[in-house]
Amino acid sequence: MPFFDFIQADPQVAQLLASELDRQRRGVELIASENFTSNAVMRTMGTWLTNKYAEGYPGRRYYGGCEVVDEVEQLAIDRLKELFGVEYANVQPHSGAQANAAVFLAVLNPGDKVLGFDLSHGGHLSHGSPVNFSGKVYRATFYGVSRETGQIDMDVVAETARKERPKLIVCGASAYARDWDYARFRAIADEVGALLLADIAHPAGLIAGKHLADPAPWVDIITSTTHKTLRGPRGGIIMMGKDKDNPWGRTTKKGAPIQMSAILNSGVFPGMQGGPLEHVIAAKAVAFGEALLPSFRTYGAQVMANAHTMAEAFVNRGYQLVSGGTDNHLMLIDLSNKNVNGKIAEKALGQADITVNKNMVPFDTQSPMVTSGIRIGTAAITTRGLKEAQCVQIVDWIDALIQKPEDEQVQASIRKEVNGLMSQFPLYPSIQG
Ligand code: DSN
Repeated sequence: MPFFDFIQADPQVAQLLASELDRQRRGVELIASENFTSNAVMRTMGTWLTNKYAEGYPGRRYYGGCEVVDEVEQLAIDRLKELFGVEYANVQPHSGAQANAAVFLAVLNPGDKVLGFDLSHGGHLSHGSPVNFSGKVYRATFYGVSRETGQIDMDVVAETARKERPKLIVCGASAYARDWDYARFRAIADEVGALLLADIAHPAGLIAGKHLADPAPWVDIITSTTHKTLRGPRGGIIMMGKDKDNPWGRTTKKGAPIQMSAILNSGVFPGMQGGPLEHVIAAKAVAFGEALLPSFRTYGAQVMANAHTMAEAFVNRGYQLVSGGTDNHLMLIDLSNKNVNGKIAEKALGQADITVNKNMVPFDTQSPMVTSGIRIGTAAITTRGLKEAQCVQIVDWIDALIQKPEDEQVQASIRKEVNGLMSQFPLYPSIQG
């Protein structure tokens, strides 16, 4: 079963790689935070750049021999700046959570107050959850969605900000199907004197493709992952629409104001990380290059069309979508009217090679390991080439599985159909596994 000749040195790992490739090929991948990189992005990650230590930044490293990786990292920075039309970019964060940690470290003091989107309403661990550094080191307060609309009520955000007076407000989510009112967040942050951070990990590719609102003119800092809708390698980034003097009056020894870019850079290194992963940064450069092509915009439009089609098909079949629909690539389905919880639904769908994740819904009465919902996203299936007709078919399969979650015959027969469909949309055909 040779596919990477060099991995034959370790047949055990080779076997596992082959099994995972087979799993990815045969299944319908609906985890909203996943995607399939191009061959070019994937192969760039597996290169000799992994051998290089390059602590520091291009032109200012703590190691010799960095001439080439300096060019690699600068190329990634320049392409990212062009992609989002921003003045500042840092491509070193190893992940989205690391990017957020670096920003918090750079702009807050331990014990400072942060206002973020509640994890149990769709927010992210690294925005102040008590089990995460962000909730342990800083004092976290939260806004959520309204029980009636399932959407964020900006008047409530404003009231909470006035009451809590946070130093930093975070907008962004892991499971929120609606776009963000960055202008209103800006007004609220200005009113209470807070910095404003947008974590665009999920919609980054759709923002780059100009399908969703652009936070850059409104927020102070942007963080993101690179591997979700942006379709790059697993990693994180930090950006600012405009660089500026820091708001705390910090100066250099010579009395010059320190720019926010310098403060954020030092938050990443040496604050949070050591040597950057230059092989991943090279793959980020490849992915940003791909995202600058017109075809990426077409891809984003299809991601959204597929999501809208699925959302409508679910609603037509009696499913409750949190917020009633979607503006982006994902939907959060509340299964509480379907006599099945998120854990059972995830397992039943998995038996048919349809991969989703169970997910808390706002005001959930179930635990995070059980949940009342599932989250579904279309970034990965769209990369495989699926369009609206196949999306409706997938909703029919999911509906049949959820109606009979214990029925192994239904699971086996749908699995066969799923595998048949996906064989028509080859994944990495040049790799023999
Ligand atoms: N795991 C990511 C997601 O699924 O949204 C967030 O960290």
